[in-house]
Amino acid sequence: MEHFNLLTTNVIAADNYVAFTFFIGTMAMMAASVFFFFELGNTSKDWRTSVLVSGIITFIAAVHYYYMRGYNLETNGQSPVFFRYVDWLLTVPLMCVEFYLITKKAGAKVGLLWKLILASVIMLVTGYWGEAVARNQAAFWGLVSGAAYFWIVWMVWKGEVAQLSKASSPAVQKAIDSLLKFVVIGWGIYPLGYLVGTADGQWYEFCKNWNLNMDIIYNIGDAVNKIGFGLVVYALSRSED
Ligand SMILES: *C/C=C(C)/C=C/C=C(C)/C=C/C1=C(C)CCCC1(C)C
Repeated sequence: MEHFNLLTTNVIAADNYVAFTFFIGTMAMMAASVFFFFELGNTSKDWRTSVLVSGIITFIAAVHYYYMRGYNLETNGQSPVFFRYVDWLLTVPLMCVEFYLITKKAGAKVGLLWKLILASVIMLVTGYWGEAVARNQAAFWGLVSGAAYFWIVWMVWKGEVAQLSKASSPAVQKAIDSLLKFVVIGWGIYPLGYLVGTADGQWYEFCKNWNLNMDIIYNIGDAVNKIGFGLVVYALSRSED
């Protein structure tokens, strides 16, 4: 055993929960992609693009998780911040496409898609800035990012999406309702990760004592939103036929 140092190998120690969630995340994203792609043929035409986009999202995430898992292990537990945000910058606009495809059934125009994408890109770029570039101003950039996030929540809760929902069929209303839940609860997981990851002072001590870890929170968020939302879309696609 003396030739063998766990810290400098690619072995995931049994108590390394961060690396473990990257590992599980990789496998889950791969499995979800296979599922969504293979189910495409059994999906009604109205929902096929939505299920396809779900598969593309989990596939992009699988590739990033594979990379992030290795990065985290080989750097003895560093956060793969840059590729985390590369992944989000690709997958979050695709989630906006999913939201748009659902609201399109209620009559939405493509302008709505661009507004959602713009807000989500502002949310992510400012979040990255606070996390990786101007770390001493993390609170400020977190607030800017949070404002863009709340704008998206507002759009679905009270704004354009909500208005369209009111005038649509019960099935579409149900779909928009679950969309709202994912934007509020599912996306709401990420600011918590940011609060933990950018903690300082007493709050930092608190996070350390309670073993709160940014990457675990982000990994849970990704599983809920990428796989969970994909499965909800899948279920909706079945409930209509
Ligand atoms: C698949 C990945 C998804 C759905 C990622 C979503 C990310 C967010 C909703 C991030 C939001 C953030 C804030 C609202 C404030 C702090 C900075 C962020 C970027 C973590």
